[in-house]
Amino acid sequence: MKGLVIKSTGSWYLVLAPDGTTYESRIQGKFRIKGIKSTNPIAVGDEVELLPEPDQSTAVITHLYPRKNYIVRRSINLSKSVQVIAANLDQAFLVVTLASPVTSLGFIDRFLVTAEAYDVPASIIFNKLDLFSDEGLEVLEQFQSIYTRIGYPCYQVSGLEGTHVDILLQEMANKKTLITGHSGVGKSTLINRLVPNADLKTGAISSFSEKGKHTTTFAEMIPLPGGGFIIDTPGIQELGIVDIEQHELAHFFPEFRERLNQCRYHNCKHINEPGCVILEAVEEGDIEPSRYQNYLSMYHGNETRN
Ligand SMILES: Nc1nc2c(ncn2[C@@H]2O[C@H](COP(=O)(O)OP(=O)(O)OP(=O)(O)O)[C@@H](O)[C@H]2O)c(=O)[nH]1
Ligand SMILES: [Mg+2]
Ligand SMILES: [Zn+2]
Repeated sequence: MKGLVIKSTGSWYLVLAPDGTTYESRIQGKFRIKGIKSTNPIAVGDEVELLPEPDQSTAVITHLYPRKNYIVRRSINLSKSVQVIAANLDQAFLVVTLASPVTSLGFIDRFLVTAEAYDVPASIIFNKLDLFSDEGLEVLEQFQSIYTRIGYPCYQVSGLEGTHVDILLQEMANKKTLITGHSGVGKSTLINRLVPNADLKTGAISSFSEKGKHTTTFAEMIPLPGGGFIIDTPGIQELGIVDIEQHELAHFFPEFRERLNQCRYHNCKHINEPGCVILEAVEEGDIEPSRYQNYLSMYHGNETRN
């Protein structure tokens, strides 16, 4: 029978069967997915063929069905391998905090590029609204306007206090939504608020480093009462941009993409070419300087392949 992987610890998987039963499952045989070198063969969100064992509480996974999409991060040690964070997503929500811990615009932009490349619609959740001073709120508005003007839905919430979280529930209804972001931004706290019986572990951030302590260690899918799933994930430090060729990068910036065919040269790199409409738009304030700077750093960085 077909099952949905709702939790993965790396050595075993919790798989949800169509009748609502969950099975602790192991993989039988070798799973190699063509095209990617991943450290984990199966991820949360995967659809698998499942064979219950005689005791009926455990099962073996015998087949992995093709993925609609997936999000990866680069493994820390093996730079060429990636870890599949989750598969078959309808959307991804990036939880961002401007302090405790700090989320940089570079991190947000790399996440958005990854989501574009893997065809996952992305939204940004600015969290810990309760911590903002009036000045802080102004900065928050500026940050948010960078992303709303290029079409990414943005929300300002406090997961701790429950401010403005109802709209998130509406947006997540009947969808599979990945929640990601740095450790300590409040992903698990927010999900506990949205799904009262989720009962996810949360952890204080370090007062010394202002960073989270990686409280969540495995990705997990939590069913929404009205249908759909939220996927809680361990905090990520950096997203590796994988499998993006340098010349494709501009296509994953929506505000670049809509202008690309107007550059004088069809192979324009948007760096210093005459007649480049991207450079013009940056100069005229139609493209945000931070977005362009992050394009350049991704273009030149070792995050893209030639
Ligand atoms: N003030 C305030 N604190 C929050 C809010 N949301 C979460 N926190 C606090 O931030 C800390 C980290 O919260 P978690 O929910 O564990 O963060 P996480 O993103 O799941 O972290 P990892 O599992 O390590 O990736 C906890 O001390 C929470 O109480 C919020 O909206 N406002
Ligand atoms: Mg967590
Ligand atoms: Zn150009």
